[in-house]
Amino acid sequence: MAQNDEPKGSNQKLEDLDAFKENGTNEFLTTNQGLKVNDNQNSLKAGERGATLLEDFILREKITHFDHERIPERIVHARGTGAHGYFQVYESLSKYTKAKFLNDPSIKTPVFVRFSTVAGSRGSSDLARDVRGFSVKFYTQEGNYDLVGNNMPVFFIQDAIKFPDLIHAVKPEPHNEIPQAASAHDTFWDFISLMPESTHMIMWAMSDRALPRSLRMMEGFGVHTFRLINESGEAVFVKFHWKPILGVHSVAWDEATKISGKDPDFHRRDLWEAIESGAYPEWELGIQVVEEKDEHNFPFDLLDPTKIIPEELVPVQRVGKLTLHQNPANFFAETEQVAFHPGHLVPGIDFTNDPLLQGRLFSYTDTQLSRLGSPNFHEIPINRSIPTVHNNQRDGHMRQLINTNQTSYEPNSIGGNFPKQATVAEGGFSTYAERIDARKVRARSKSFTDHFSQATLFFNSQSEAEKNHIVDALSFELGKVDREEIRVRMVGILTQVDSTLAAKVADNLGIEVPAEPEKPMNHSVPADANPEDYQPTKVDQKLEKSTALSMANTVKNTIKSRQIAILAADGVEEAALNEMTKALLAEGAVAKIISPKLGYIKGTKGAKIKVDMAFLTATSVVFDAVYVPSGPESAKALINEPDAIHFINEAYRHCKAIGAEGEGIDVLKASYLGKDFAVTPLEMDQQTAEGIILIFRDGEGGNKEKEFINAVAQHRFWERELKSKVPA
Ligand code: HDD
Repeated sequence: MAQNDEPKGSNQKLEDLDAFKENGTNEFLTTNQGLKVNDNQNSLKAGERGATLLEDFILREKITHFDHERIPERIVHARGTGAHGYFQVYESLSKYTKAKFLNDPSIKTPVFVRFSTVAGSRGSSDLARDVRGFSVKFYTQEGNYDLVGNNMPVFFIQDAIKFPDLIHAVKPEPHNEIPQAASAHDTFWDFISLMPESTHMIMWAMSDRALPRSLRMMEGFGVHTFRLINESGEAVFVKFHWKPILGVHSVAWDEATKISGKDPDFHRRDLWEAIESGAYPEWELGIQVVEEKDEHNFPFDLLDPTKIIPEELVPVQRVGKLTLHQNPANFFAETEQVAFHPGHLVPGIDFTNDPLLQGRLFSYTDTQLSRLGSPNFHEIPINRSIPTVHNNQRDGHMRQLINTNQTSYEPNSIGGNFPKQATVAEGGFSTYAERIDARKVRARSKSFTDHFSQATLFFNSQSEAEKNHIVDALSFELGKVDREEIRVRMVGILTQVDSTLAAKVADNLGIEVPAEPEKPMNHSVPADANPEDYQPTKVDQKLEKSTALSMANTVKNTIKSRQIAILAADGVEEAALNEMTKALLAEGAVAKIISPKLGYIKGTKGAKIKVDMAFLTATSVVFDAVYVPSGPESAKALINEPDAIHFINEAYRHCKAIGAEGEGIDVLKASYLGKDFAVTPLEMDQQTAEGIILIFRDGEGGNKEKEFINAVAQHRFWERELKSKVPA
C-alpha cells in the first residue's frame, strides 16, 4: 500500500481535466445561457393559481435538460466504478517494446481505471457472482493505450461472433426481465451446457474469484495474447497480468448475498474510502513473454482465449506498478463517460489473431456511438489523449474542437500538406508485419478443441475449501435452473473436468451422474459441418497443478485497510479497547466501534468513547474481523443484544478472525461459538481453534494483539466450514 507521498490530483491528465471543472460556490444560479435566475421556486403562470405559460423558458430549459440527462448504460459492464492514478515501470522494457511509457522508469503515466461487473444493470449489486472488468486507460505521451481486461484470465467463448449469444443468455431473460445480475437461470446454463469451450471459464466464474472481497484485492488479466515490438521491429508474444499488492481475497457466497442487501455499493464504497484515506490501491504489472519461435511449443494455442499460459511454464515477470490515488470528481463525467477500447494502441504494442480479440476491435467504438451518441466521444474530457489531436475528421454531433485550417483533406497544397504523417522514427504507428498465407474461411482451428484439460488443471489446483465452494456454486446455480435436462447436460460436462466434482453437484441436485455425457457435446457447429469435427478433444497439459491458480497461496501478511468491528457497550474497559485499537491502527487497519446505540459509551474508568455505528446500521458482512474487549457491564449488555450475538455468529460462519478479551469471551460463549467450544469458561486449549483469539490478561504473557492481527491477515479460516455449520 502506498504511503501518501503523492499530492492528490498530481498528474498531467488530472490537470487537463481541471480546465473543464465547474463549481458553483459563491456564484449566482444561471440558465444555460448564463442569465442570472431570480426565482427557481415558481414557474411562470397566468395568475397565482393559473395555468403555466409556455413562454417560461427557464422552466422549459430546466425540465428539458432533466428529461434527457440519462444515456444508455453499457450493453455489458454497466455497473462500474473508477479512479485515477498512475503507472510506472520498474526498469526499461526496451528489450521487448518500444512503447515509451514502458521504456523509462522515471515516467509516471496517468491512468484512469474502471472496474465493473458484467451482467447486471447500472444499479445492480456489486456482489453479484460475476466476472469483474478491469479496464486501464494509460494517457501516454504517444496517445491513449487501453488494456481492457477482466479479473479472470480466460473467457467463455473463442470467437467474437458468439459474444451476443453469450450475453443474451446471461442477461435477464427477455420475456420477464428476470433475474437481475445473476447467471443462475435457465438461459445461461442452457447455452453453457451446449458450449463446452466455456468449461474452463465456468470453473473460474464458479470459484471465489467471482466474489472479490474488494476490487483492490483481485487480479487483472489482459486475457488475450498480445504482441510487444521493440525498436528493431522484433516481436514477442505477451500476456498481461495485474497482481494486487494486498493479495487476492474473496467473501463467502452467503456473505455476498447479504452484502447485496445491506450495502449493494460495497465495492464502490471500499475503493472510494481506501483512496480518500490515502490507502492507495496498488497492483504490479506482470508480463509473460513468449518468443515467436516458441509459438507452437505449448499443449494449447496461444491464440485461444480459453487458455492460460501456466506460470510454471512461463513465469510472470513483475515489471511495474499501478497506483490509484484520486477519486473522480464527478461520476458521470469520468466513470460513466470513459470509453475503453482494446484497439487503442501505442507503438510497441500490437494484437494477435485471437478471434475473440479481433471481434472486440470492432465492437468497442461501435458501442460508444450509441452509448455516448457521437463519433466525437474522444473529445469528452476523460477520453481526451494528452497529445493534441490533429486530423481531417470533421464535424458531427457535439463537436468541441474548432479546426481553423482551410483544408480538411490530405494530400493538400493549400495547407502545406498538414497535418502530416509521421515516420516510424517520428513515432508513427506501424502495424506489425505478420506474415499471413491462408485461405479465407469461416472455421475454428483444430488447435482450439481441447476444452477440458485446463478446466481440470484449475480444479486440481484449488484448495479443499475452494473446491467445495465451486461445488456449492454450481449446485446453487444449477439448482436455480428449472429444466432438468439442462442440469443433467451440465453435470455431463462436469464429468469431463473431475468425476468427484460431477458426483457432488449431481448429488446436491438429486440427479444421477450420466453414464456418458450427451453426444455431441458441442452444439456450436456450422450447418454444413460434420459435428464430429467440432467435438472436444483432450491434450495432455503435462502439469498436475499450478500454485498461482489457488487463492490459498496469496499474500497473507498484511491487514492494511481491513475493517475490524469492535463490539462494545457502556462499561467497556477502555485500556483493553485502546490497546487493541492502537495495535490495529498501527498496522493500517480501520477499527469501528459498534454499540447498541449511536452516540457515546462510558468506559469503566469514566472515558467517553465515540460510537461509530449502532447494530441497527452495522452488519458483520462488511467487516473482516470482530473483537470484543473486556468489561463486565459491556459484556452483559452485548449478551442481551440479539444483534450483537447474531453479528458474532455470522462472522464465525463466514470464517473470520474473532478476538475477545476477559469478559468479552463470555459474549463469544453466548454466541454459536459457545456451542462449538462447550466448556465453561472457555479454556486456554480451546484457543487452538484457528482464527479465534482469546486474551486472558492475567494469563501467560505473549503479544495477543499481534496474534489477532496475524489471524486477520489470514483473511479467512475456510476450514472452519468443514467443522461447523453455523445457522446464521
Ligand atoms: Fe468486452 C465492455 C472486457 C470480450 C464487447 N469489455 C467491456 C468492459 C470490459 C470488457 C472490462 C468494460 C469497459 C468499461 O469499463 O467501460 N470484453 C472484456 C474482456 C473480453 C471481452 C476481457 C474477452 C477477453 N467484449 C468482448 C467481446 C465483445 C465485447 C468478444 C464483442 C464482440 N465489451 C464489449 C462492448 C463493451 C464492452 C459491447 C460494452 C461497453 C463498452 O464496450 O464500452 O463493446
